Amino acid sequence: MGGLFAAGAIVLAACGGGSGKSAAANDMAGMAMPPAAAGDMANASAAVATEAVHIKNLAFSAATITVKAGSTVVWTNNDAIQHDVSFDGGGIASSVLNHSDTFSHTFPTAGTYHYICSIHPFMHGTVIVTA
Ligand SMILES: [Cu+2]
Repeated sequence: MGGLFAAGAIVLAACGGGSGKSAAANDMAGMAMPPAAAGDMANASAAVATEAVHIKNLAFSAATITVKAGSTVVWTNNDAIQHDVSFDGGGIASSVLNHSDTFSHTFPTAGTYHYICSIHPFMHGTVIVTA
């Protein structure tokens, strides 16, 4: 009788081991969360890479863009005539851009930034930087 009891105990122990395994699997599922979050962060940093604005037909296109803080905006002059990019306050300004020239600026701080072409002051643009 003692032997049978011992065998039963082993079976119970094996069952216990089985449920222990499933608990371990749950733990591993929980551990999968941090890598997923890291992936989201990688996606976020990829999203703040670069935004393009074209200068064409005496206008900025798109005239208003919204980017995440840390993004770099690149203006390209697609016109045959010269333009520039001059932000209000004078803190940010390109040199004169000839055809195909580019100007880039990185916006680390959230805010709304208005700019014009100082050669053609009727050309307006806005960069909205979100946190
Ligand atoms: Cu211009």
